[in-house]
Amino acid sequence: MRRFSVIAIALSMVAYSFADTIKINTPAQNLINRLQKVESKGVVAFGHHDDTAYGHSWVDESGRSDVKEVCGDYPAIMDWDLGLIELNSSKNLDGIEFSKMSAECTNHDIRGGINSFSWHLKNPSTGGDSWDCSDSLTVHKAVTLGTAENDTLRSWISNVADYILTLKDKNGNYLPVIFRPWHEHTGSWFWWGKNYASIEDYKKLWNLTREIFDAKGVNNVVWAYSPDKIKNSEEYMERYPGDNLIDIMGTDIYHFNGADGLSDFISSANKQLSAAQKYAKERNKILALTETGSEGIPMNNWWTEVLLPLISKYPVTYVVVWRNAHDKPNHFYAPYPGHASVKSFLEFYNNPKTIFNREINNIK
Ligand code: BMA
Repeated sequence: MRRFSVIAIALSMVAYSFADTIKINTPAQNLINRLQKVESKGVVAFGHHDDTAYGHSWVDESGRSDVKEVCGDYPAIMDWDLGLIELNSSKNLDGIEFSKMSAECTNHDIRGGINSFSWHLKNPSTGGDSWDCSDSLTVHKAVTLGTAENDTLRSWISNVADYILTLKDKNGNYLPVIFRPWHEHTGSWFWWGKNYASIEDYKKLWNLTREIFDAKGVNNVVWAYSPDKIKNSEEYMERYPGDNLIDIMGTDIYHFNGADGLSDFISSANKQLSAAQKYAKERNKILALTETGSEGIPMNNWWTEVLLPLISKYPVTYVVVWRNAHDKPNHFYAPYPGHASVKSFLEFYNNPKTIFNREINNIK
């Protein structure tokens, strides 16, 4: 009896350390460790959506980047969107070939950068886009077993997991990525927004996503949560799906109306970032400004006078600005050569607080 329990204890210790080893060695855990190193250095990694896919006046030119043309370095974080992968489309909702996106992710990994994904998926009830909120029961149906919408959503989530499993580093190993689904849910512009989902149903979206990823053995995803505007800090957590499902506590907030909208932006951003910081700290999670920007960058000094002071107040690990569309002249969030905010961006780039590709490559 005694010998048996000694053996049992020894075996369970082996099993425990084996499980621990597996956890520590996943690509996801390695990326979490890396982001924590960025945090411990007190720097903020700069990210840009669709950076090398297209820019303000060009599309699909290998290696080209508006950010690089301005400051000589790629962003540290490349952000991408998986919208339309659910329909097995060859291109995403903004016209990027998924095969090209995969190649760009591998290229960015080789140069030492980090890749992140959002997902502006279709509405599984109406067939409309993410912004189609015409059926307020979409979420409820999509998370309820036995409905056609649930079958649809399951197959769509499976497509995302399958795509993420195709992403490989240069040695053919799984590429660690950040995935940030069901974002900006404190607003009501997406069908999963707060006016269209009970708290419980919203959380079920996350549980369903994770269940499908786990069943496929996906181990290269770092999960990010990103509410938009909130009334108070409690609202940040109201729909939080749980510590076991989230690694990064982020927030999305845009600066509208240039100088006139500055105080609104700063007050919302402070409210959101201080809530995210508080909960991230309590839970030992990573803090990030997962989406921001000022469309068309109407304030020439935006980088140094608005964004830099904001991100310097909080231990944010990274900040992502949205895309530079090639087909909508004023829809850009990073500068391109000749833009009036270039001087400010170069100061932002040179400030010790910010890191871009070359510097994040040294944090492994
Ligand atoms: C929005 C805009 C759209 C785009 C969408 C998804 O904010 O940039 O033009 O299609 O994001 O990327």
